[in-house]
This record gives sequence, structure tokens and C-alpha cells, in this order.
Amino acid sequence: MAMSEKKIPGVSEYAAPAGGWGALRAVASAVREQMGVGRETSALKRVNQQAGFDCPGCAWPDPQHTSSFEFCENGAKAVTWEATAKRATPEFFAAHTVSELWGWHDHALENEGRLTHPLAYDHASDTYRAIGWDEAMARIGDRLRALPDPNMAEFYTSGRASNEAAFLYQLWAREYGTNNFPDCSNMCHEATSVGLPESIGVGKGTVTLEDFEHCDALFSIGHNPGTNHPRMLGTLSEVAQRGVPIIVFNPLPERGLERFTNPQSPTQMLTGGSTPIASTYYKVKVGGDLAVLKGMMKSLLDLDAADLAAGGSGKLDRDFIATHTTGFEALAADLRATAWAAIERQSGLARAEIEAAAQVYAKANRVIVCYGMGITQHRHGTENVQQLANLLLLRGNIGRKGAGICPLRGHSNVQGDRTVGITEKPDRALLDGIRKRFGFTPPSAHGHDAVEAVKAICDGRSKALICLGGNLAVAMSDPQATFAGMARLDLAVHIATKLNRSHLILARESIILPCLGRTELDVQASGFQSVTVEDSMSMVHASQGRLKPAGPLLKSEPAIVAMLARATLPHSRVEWEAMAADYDRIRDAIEAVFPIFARYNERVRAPGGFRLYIAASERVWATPDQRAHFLLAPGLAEDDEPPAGALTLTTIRSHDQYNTTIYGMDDRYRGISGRRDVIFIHPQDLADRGLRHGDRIDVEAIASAGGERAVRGYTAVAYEIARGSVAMYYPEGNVLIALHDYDARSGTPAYKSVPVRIAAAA
Ligand SMILES: Nc1nc2c(c(=O)[nH]1)N[C@H]1C(S)=C(S)[C@@H](COP(=O)(O)OP(=O)(O)OC[C@H]3O[C@@H](n4cnc5c(=O)[nH]c(N)nc54)[C@H](O)[C@@H]3O)O[C@H]1N2
Ligand SMILES: Nc1nc2c(c(=O)[nH]1)N[C@H]1C(S)=C(S)[C@@H](COP(=O)(O)OP(=O)(O)OC[C@H]3O[C@@H](n4cnc5c(=O)[nH]c(N)nc54)[C@H](O)[C@@H]3O)O[C@H]1N2
Ligand SMILES: [Mo]
Repeated sequence: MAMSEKKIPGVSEYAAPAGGWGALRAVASAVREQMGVGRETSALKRVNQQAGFDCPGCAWPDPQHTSSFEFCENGAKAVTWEATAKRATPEFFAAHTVSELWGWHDHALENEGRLTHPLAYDHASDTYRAIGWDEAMARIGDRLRALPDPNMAEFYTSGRASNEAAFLYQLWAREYGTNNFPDCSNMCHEATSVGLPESIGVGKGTVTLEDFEHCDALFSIGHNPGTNHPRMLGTLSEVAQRGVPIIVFNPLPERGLERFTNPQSPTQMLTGGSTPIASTYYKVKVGGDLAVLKGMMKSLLDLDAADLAAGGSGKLDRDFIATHTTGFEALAADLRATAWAAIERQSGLARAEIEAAAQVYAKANRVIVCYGMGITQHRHGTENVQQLANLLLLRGNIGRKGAGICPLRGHSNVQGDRTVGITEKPDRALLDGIRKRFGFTPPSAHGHDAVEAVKAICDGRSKALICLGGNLAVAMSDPQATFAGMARLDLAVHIATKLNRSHLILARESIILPCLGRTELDVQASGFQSVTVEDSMSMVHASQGRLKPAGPLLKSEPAIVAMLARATLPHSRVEWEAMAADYDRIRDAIEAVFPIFARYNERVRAPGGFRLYIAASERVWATPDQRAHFLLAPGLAEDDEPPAGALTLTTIRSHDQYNTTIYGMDDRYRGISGRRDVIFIHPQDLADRGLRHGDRIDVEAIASAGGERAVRGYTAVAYEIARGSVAMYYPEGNVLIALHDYDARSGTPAYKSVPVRIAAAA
């Protein structure tokens, strides 16, 4: 990292590897700040255990859920944040008006601790006040029944909800009469959910953890596991130690992808040793992945032709292409027509670098591609994902041991929520399944995804918003439009563990319902309950909380949803109370609607749970013609490039945050402490503008429409980021992104390619 001599408060260099003692110290301080010494620190020992709870941190799988505690700094932060000793009580709310709370930092809001009572906003005093559960339910039921059209309500889901909660939630909304299911996945891996089914017939990853033991090359594109999937570093270091090349494409030098000290390894911890992760690290330009992927495939075709000319058998898997795919000729023609000059310009990489990566790919027999938000959150997110699939298909790297595609999912159960019916575009099977099992006909017209929901709210077409977790207003782009729209709702209901800004955007009727977190004991009429979740690799397993609930009034998410459903639909035919009393019955209902969950209750009780069938992993292609498809992406047009002098901004997570939850103000691996008002920029890009490391600058979006979008007075941090690219933190960067800047195919906001200009602060 090339930092100049100048001393900037809160900006330094972090020389250590990811993990190591720095991670242990960070856990100790998270425990101290949130739980107090002695309070339930045993919680950390129950993460991802056979008889424990699933880590609310990320969706990276655990070896069988049977191993001893796998240490993870950010998993520990997620647990301590939920298991905190702090409480946001009715006294707290009485002492602070909502207008006052609005001025608080997002960190401070959540740091008040766990919500303890159902709350309703009181307009006269401008405060939230405790109300009873029955009163809350009656008010919500009345408002929802009063809407002239069920499609004027939006049912948002954040991906921490269990399968059981999510299933009841979609059932409630569908019986009520709408498919409006905005969810966090729409802002996250929707490009995967839309792109991969067209390519390979399934919108999920095809690999299992075991495949990582057999791959002989691994590509890591646009994800930051050291922060966002820290347990993955254990897997990556094993892969690296086998001598397998790990090729990274990322505009920023992410420490976790450079080197890692495994806190599980006494030798590394005591000797200060570490494992280098990336064998080659390519600093691709922000938004340059389409160009890289086309370049790699183009050069693979060249390598293939050269090999054939030399009497070899070529570098493509011709048998696989012939037996399993369509569209190869069109792809080859597209690649031949793509000029290297455009590839180099848009990727920021030299042809020779891309060719070298292609050589590694061509030489390997079993390749895994891992990717995250650096691929999906772009205007061409869906095409990016499909080009990844193309690359793998060219050498038959799908549906084979040691090979496949590995999207790194976000929230710990975001994948499961989709599997059990959180989708605005229900298919026939889902609708028929519900009708057969529950005896009502659910609506079939497509509903709203997240961007569409917010647009409908802004236009006044939707008047009610129910949120099963999350912080939609802050997670969505364009707070200027989003906040204003949400302030015109008739009804806002938040099922939540902690206070956040979305709760402070007031509707005519605003209600907060406090729920149990995953770490807590869930006791219903039939006794202790466990819930189930699905990880990034389609493993479904049970999760059982063990801690005493944060307050006596809290209810579980399934219980709350069942109550809401009964309050809204007094004559419902669904056995809401019976299902909420015994989650085995919810799982039986899930199995009745979704045949892939056959023998759900039995299989989920086996150690480690079970893997859902992924057809593409068996080379069965669930596409209309039962083939995998090479798909085309638009050419590398110049009008996709930012105007001269502009930079492309990407928005990223710090090491001390979980999405909109800000645990603290540090970003250790990037050398930032005590602040978030920074923008990472290449020293030459600074110099070109007559600016220097540490200067205060304004960042203005070159908005296509919608008025001025700017952040002002941010501190420029000289950083070894790709030229032409800049990065700042999410959600601070969201003011720069217009609501209509998204991937047209999947609706994923283009959070990671915002053309901006920077200048010295006015
Ligand atoms: N501790 C913690 N864990 C989390 C989360 C959290 O906030 N905190 N969030 C969870 C959720 S919901 C999700 S979706 C995942 C997110 O996990 P990631 O996908 O890792 O999320 P980001 O921080 O957005 O980082 C994306 C990475 O992509 C790089 N990048 C940015 N733009 C581009 C680009 O144009 N091309 C390429 N190739 N790379 C680019 C960035 O430098 C960064 O390293 O993590 C989950 N786990
Ligand atoms: N600029 C920019 N914007 C982005 C992104 C980006 O990379 N850049 N990433 C996008 C992505 S990938 C995602 S997934 C979204 C995230 O969007 P969301 O999922 O909506 O946001 P979170 O910050 O995860 O939600 C935090 C809140 O969830 C509640 N909560 C926590 N645990 C529980 C629980 O167990 N139950 C319930 N009911 N509530 C709980 C708490 O009240 C907490 O305040 O943001 C998106 N926004
Ligand atoms: Mo996400």
C-alpha cells in the first residue's frame, strides 16, 4: 500500500496478515463491549455446533456442523451484537423523541441494545411507546384489511429469517393476496438467481465444501472473504497449501486474499507465520469484470486453436460442449468480434495479464470460480454471472468433482428464504403446492422486487410496508427518494431485534415488534423449537438457540408472523396457531409444498443436516431444452465507460460492519480506525487532479437524472486500488446512487459502478 509520509488521523498501514492475534483481540473487545465479562460468553461455543445455533454472520458452510468451534472474528461480532447485555427499553424511547433519534449515528441506534417491547409511534409526543401484542396486532390487521387492494402492501424479508419464519410469511402474504416480496436478495445475489437458471438451470452454486479439496485452480472474483466470509479463509489457505493457484480479480488489495494467519493453528499463531492466499492478484478496474471474462475466454479460444494446430486435442471440453450445451458458436463469434483494445481499456489490465490467467485456467482440470458483490451489483450484473458460467462450461467445469460455480451468499439464510417461497415471481409448482396443501388459490401475477417496491412506495401506489427484519430504507440506493417515499406510508411494521433508521421513518401507523434472535431459546406450546437454514452450498441444517431471551415479552418470528396472519385474516383456513406451536408442522407443510424437502423433519435431524438436490451438480440441466447455455453479453461499448476525467466508485463493507449494522468505526485490514468518512483512491489519480493523500474532497455523482448527488468533505486516502476506480463505504455511498441505476435483468442496484467526479472540498 503506497501511503505518503503525511500523517492523517485514523489512517495508517496494517502490515499483519488477516486473522491472527489481531482477530483474537477484536473478539475480546467485542465481548467486553457488548456482553460484559462473564455474561453468556459461552454463547460463542455454541456457534455452528450440532446442538447449537447457526452463525448469524454469513452463509459459508461448516464442515458438517459437527466440528468443534471454528473461530471467526466477524461471526463472533455478529453473535455478541445480538447477545448483548444492552436493552432499548420503553424508558429509553420515552426519553428520546424520534426527531432526536434521527440525528443519531446508525451505530448509536443499534448500540442501544435489544428491543424489549412492542412499540407504536405516538404522534402527539413524537415518541415510540410500549403497547400490548394484542393491540399491535389489532391495529396492523385493521390497516391491512382497510387497503383497497392487497397489492398496495409490500412484504420485505431480510435474509436472517429462518425457513420456518419465511415460509409462514410468504403464506400469509399470498393468502392476503399479493406477491409483493421485495427482499434483501434483490439487492445482493439476484443477478445470480436470474442469470444462472438461464445458463445452467439452477440459481444456486453447484459446489460443495468437499470440492475445494479436489480443485486444481481457483478463481476468486469480487468478494472479500477476510471480512465477509472469514471462515472461508480456512478453506482457501488449505487450497493454497496444496499448491493450487488462486487467481484473484479485485480492484482493492484485500488483506484476507493476500495472506492469512489461522487462529486455529498454534504453530502459525506462535511463530507469526501466515499462508499466502492469492498466487496472482489482478487489480481489475471497478466494473471491468465483463471485459476480463471475455478476454480470458477469447484467449482460451486462441490457446485451443494453437494446441489443435500443434496436433493436440485442444483446450476446450468438446465432448461436454457437444453433449450438454448450446450456443457455443455464437459465443465464439462474439469473442472473436471483441477487440483486445476494448478489453484492456475496460478491465484496466494488460492483454498479457489476462492471457496468463487464461493459461492457468486452460491448464487446470478442475476449476472453482467464487464470486460476490463485485460481480452482481452492476448494471450488467446478470451478464457478469452468465459470463462466469460460460467460462466454466467451456472446459466442462460444472457438475464434476472439484469444479463448479460458487456464489458467496450474503445473509446466513438468504438462500433458504428463496427456496421456501420468498419470490415475487412464483412458478406454477409453488402456486399449485400452496393450493393443494392449504386450499386457497394464491395470486399468480408477479409482484414487486425491492427496487419496484420502493418505486411503488415513492409513487404512492403502495401504502403499507411490513419488514421481516432488515433495514430496507438504508440498504436501498437513493435515500433522498427512498426516505421521502417511506414517510408517506399508511402503515410501517418492523419485526426486529434492534432499532435502526428504517424504524424512524414514520408512517401514519408505525409499529415495531421485538423478536427473538437466533441465539435465544425458543419455547412454544409443544416445547423447545429449532429452526432450519440453508447455507451457500445448499446444506440445510437445524439451529437451536440456547440463551435466555433478551426480554420476557419477545416472541419468535414464526409466532409473530402467525399472529399477524390471524389478525389480518380472521377467517383464514390455515392452521396458524398449530404451526406456530410446533415447528415440525411448519416443516411438514414446507415438505408438502416443495417436494425437494421430502422427509424434512427426519433428514434435518441427522448430524450435519442434508443437501438439497442441485440438478446442475449432476449435469442435469433444468432449462427448457435440458441443456446448459452459453449466453451472450453486450459488447464492450464505449458508452458503458465513464466520461473523461470521471472515476468509477464502488461501495464496500468495512471490517467492522454487518450491512447497515455498524459495529464500530474501524476497518482494520485497510488501516482505517475511528472513522468511515474516507474515499480510497490511487495516488496517481489524486496527483492527476492536483490532490494529495489526506485532502478533504467532495465526491459528486455524474447522475443521469434526479438532481445533485454528492458527499462532501470526505478524506482522500491514497491506496493501491486499480487506476480509475475509487471506493467508499456502504451505506454512506448510497446517496450517490439513483434508484433507477440497476441491472435491468435482475433489478440489482448498481451499487458497485457509480461514475463520479472528485474535487477539493468547496
Ligand atoms: N462481517 C460481515 N459479513 C458479511 C456481511 C457484512 O456486511 N459483514 N454482509 C453479508 C452480505 S448480505 C453479503 S451480500 C456478503 C458480501 O460479501 P462481499 O461480496 O465480499 O461484499 P463487499 O464488501 O460488497 O465486497 C465486495 C468485494 O468486491 C470488490 N469489488 C468492488 N467492486 C468490484 C468490481 O467491480 N469488480 C470486482 N472484481 N471486484 C469488485 C471489493 O473490493 C470487495 O473486495 O457478505 C455477507 N457477510
Ligand atoms: N451501497 C450499497 N448498498 C448495499 C449493498 C452494497 O454493497 N452497497 N449491499 C446490499 C446487500 S448485499 C444487502 S443483503 C442489503 C442488506 O439489507 P438488509 O438485510 O435489509 O439490512 P441489514 O443491515 O442486514 O439489517 C439489519 C437489521 O436487521 C435487524 N435484525 C438483525 N437480526 C435480526 C433477526 O434475527 N430477526 C429480525 N427480524 N431482525 C433482525 C436489526 O433490526 C438490524 O438493524 O443491503 C444492500 N445495500
Ligand atoms: Mo447481501
